[in-house]
Parts: sequence; C-alpha cells; structure tokens
Amino acid sequence: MLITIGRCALRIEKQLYKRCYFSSTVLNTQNNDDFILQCDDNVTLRREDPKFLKVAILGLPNVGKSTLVNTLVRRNICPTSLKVHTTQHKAEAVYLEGDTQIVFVDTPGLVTNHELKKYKLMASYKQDPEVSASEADIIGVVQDVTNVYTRYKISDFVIDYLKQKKEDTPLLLILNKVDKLKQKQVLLELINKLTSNADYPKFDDIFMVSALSGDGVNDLRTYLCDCAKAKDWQYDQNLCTDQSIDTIVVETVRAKLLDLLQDEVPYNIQIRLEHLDIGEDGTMNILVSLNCDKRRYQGILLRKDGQMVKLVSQLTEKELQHAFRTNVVIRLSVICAKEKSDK
Ligand SMILES: Nc1nc2c(ncn2[C@@H]2O[C@H](COP(=O)(O)OP(=O)(O)OP(=O)(O)O)[C@@H](O)[C@H]2O)c(=O)[nH]1
Ligand SMILES: [Mg+2]
Repeated sequence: MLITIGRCALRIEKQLYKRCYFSSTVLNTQNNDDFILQCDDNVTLRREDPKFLKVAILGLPNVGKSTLVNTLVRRNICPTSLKVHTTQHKAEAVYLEGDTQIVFVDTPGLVTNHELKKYKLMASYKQDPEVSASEADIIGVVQDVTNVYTRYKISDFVIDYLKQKKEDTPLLLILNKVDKLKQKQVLLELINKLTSNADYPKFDDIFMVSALSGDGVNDLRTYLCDCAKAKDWQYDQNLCTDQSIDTIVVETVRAKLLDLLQDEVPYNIQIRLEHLDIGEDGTMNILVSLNCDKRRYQGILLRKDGQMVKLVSQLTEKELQHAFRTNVVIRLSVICAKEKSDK
C-alpha cells in the first residue's frame, strides 16, 4: 500500500474536538483516525516491508538530548531550556522515512542516587533512563563537548545506567555542541580519551554534531535509518509522539519559564492547561494558567505591563507551531490563588 501524506495539518473531528477540550487526551489516543497529527509534507511512506528502530538518547543533564531529538525528528516535541532537569519524564518522538520508522526516546538527564535524594527529584529521573536503555535497539550517549568538567570522562554512575542495556545493543558516542568549540583539536583529544579507557563501554560509532544548528545530524539520522531492522512499526503512521498535547503545551511553557526566570521563581509556578480548541482554519487556541505561590512571583511575571508574560507566550507559540505544524495562539493567565485563599 502506498500512502502519500500531502498537507501537514492538524485535523480534528468535531466529536473529538470536544473530547480534546474537556479531557485533552489526544496524541496517544488509540482512536488516532479521529485526531491526526500528520507527518512531513510530501513524505512518501511505504509500509509493505516495514523497518523499525528504537533509539534511546541518554546523557548528563543539559548536554542537549532533547534538542537533538527535536532536530532528528524535525519537530520541537521535546521542550528544551538553558537550565538542567528540563526533561522530567521519558518522551518518544517518531521519525518516518520511506518504509522506516525510528522512535527516539528522550530521557531525563542522568543523575547519581545522591543527587536524586538531595534535589528531591522524581523517581522517573532514574527509572526512565534505565527502562529506555533496556528497551532500546541502539543507545546514543550524548556528551557536551563544551563542558570542561565532564567532557573527558564517562562517570561510573553513567556506566551503571548503560549496564541496563541488552548485551548486543550498539552504543553510539554523540559529541554535541561542536558549534561552540573554538579549538577543534579538542574533539580528537576527547575521542582519544573516551575510546581508549578500558573501563569505559565500547562505542560502536562516534558522531560529532551540533543539535542546535543541525550540523552532522543528517548523517546521524541516515546512519540510524540504515540500522533499522525488518519489524513492524510501533506507532501508526499519523502519530509523531507518545506525549499528549496537554503535556507538550505545559512542558513547553515550563521550559520557557525556566529560560526566562531566575532562581527559584520558575520552580514555584504551577502551570495548567485550562482550554484548548482548534478553529476551522486549524488554528490552535490555548489558554494556560500560571498559578504563582507568592505575590512576588506574580509581580515578576506581570511587571512592565506584562512584558515577561508576553515574551513567554510568544516563545511558547513559536515552539508549539513547530511541534504541531499549525498556527498556535496562546494566552497566559497569571494568578496567585494560594495567597488569596490564605488571606
Ligand atoms: N550551542 C549549542 N547549544 C546547544 C546544542 N544543543 C543543545 N544546546 C543548548 O543546550 C541547552 C540544553 O539543551 P537541552 O536539549 O534542553 O538539554 P537536555 O540534555 O535535554 O537537558 P535536560 O533535559 O535538562 O537533561 C539549551 O539551551 C540548548 O539550546 C548545540 O548543539 N549547540
Ligand atoms: Mg531534555
């Protein structure tokens, strides 16, 4: 069967439109004929002899795992930010090309047991990378070449995570952020150090990329397509993630707050999707509430005529437009319910 996906648009049946509005259960619904997040423009898909590959992307916090997954699938499905621990749970993003489906699993940054306790991180920070490593057909270990403290080594706790993989699962070393490296010979030193240590896992291949600019990412994607094995696809051809629209919206707003607000402020704002509807022309209209713990946080968001909150909504709209391939209008409502009810 030859399936040609023509226009990229988010389509929704009237019936599910309501469901989406009320329950906001969407992208991972079984009823995916009703709610369709279509694949790339003019992509010709063949599913007669399907090939499949599951790739887990692992690495320390902030190395660029989510940025890399987004660039690989060409959609900003996985929220990214300047701060560590942006990704809290694993998220799957789907890439389709010809007869091949690749599922990229973005994971929370790897942490030690000590960090898990000290920063009161959710169990998913440990469990999700472990599960992802154990289920993957290939694992990509992302290393930030600009971080002088971590770039030359693979820590023991990272090696422990990698022990969860099946014995024959290939390991790729992905050196990321090469665009920021002024002295390119550092890459050779790095490769030398990371591949000559007998205590480190053996890497089957090495890639040097800039997830942000896209340099080297096409080569990595082509390599992975070649690695896909004859196997049926995990996802229906119309689905591009296991994440719900709610999650993508809320996590994208959260990532923008992390980028723009300092200190403890972004961590003390509860983000809630209040309303989502899709207009006749495919425009997504979204209302999100930002419930601040303290009046001070509310003041920061609303100062200078609400410039901060306007910036958050503009940046969020841009990301979501890229993720959903449709026009997005987002309104943010800033409230401080706690102090109000305390009074
Ligand atoms: N210059 C440059 N910056 C990058 C590159 N890749 C990612 N970044 C930036 O690095 C920061 C962290 O990127 P993320 O993709 O959120 O990193 P992560 O590994 O998913 O982080 P956690 O989810 O917190 O573990 C963001 O500000 C990205 O824009 C790259 O190739 N070059
Ligand atoms: Mg991330």
